[in-house]
Amino acid sequence: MNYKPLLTLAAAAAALSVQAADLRSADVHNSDDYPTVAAVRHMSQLLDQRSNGKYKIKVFNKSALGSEKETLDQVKIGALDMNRVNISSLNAICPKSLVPTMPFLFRSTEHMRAVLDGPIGDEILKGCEHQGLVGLAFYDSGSRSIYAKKPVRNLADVKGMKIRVQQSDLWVAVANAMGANATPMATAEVYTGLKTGVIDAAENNEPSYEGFKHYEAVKFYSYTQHSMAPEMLVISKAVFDKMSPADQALFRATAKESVKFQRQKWDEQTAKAIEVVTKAGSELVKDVNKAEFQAAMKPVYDKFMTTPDLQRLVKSVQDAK
Ligand code: GTR
Repeated sequence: MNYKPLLTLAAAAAALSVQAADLRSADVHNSDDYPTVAAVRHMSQLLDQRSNGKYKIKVFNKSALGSEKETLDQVKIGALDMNRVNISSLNAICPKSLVPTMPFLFRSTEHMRAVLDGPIGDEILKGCEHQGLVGLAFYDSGSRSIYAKKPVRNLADVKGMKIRVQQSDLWVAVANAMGANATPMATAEVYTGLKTGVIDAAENNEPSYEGFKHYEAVKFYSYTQHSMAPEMLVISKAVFDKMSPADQALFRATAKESVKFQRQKWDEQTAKAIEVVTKAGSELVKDVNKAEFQAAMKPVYDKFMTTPDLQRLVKSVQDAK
């Protein structure tokens, strides 16, 4: 007769443990303090507080769970809950993700932020659901520039250069349209690729050039600023669909709130990265003939922005203030 309350307690504890969930989220960045890594942890704190401990997110960074391509495959089937990736990693599976990746599309940080915060951004976030990926938020990724053993000022300087690009056909086309030799490769392989000379160059924002220690291998960071492809945070549709509408709304809201935090960190991290690489002897090349690079991208638009839907999206981005 006395065991009944005990059983009830045990049942309550079991029910609680079924409901409380630690979600796992992947990221490729090495530093625990990298803006995207810190932003997802920030989202976790907000979730934890507002759900009274029901939800937390544990971030597995340093490519610990695999490359972006590999982790996305896991998220699609619900084997992994969440993923913070560069939008380029989605290019092959969701056409709308091509749009913000396009070279020289955004005119400025303000333009990029305004577009991604508005209805165009929301449309692109939704554009991966048929692939089992629910887009929750965009994070800043600055702008991407080429770094190599020599300065890049004109198109002629990249001719024949073996440039590592992200694993996306669009990126292969961008580098080839510059006259380079595109070499697609997972993030974690780039450092060794640069060190051993398998590749001559890579392209990324300043915090990645610093954070992945690529500046130890190549010293000239040239401001081609050819793309502002943002970061995207996705959650598995298989996981999301099991949540109540209130919990789904909580995930959407806390993800969006973490964007403000990420952007502030992003600006700080960019300044810090510039300081670190300059102190270590890198040269930042500013006098780049960007107009020449931009003009060379016309065939890339012709090849990839082929459907009326994509053309409409590009135009609405260009028309946005
Ligand atoms: C970084 C981005 C990563 C990854 C990396 C790369 O800017 O944050 O998600 O895409 O670039 O080029 O592999």
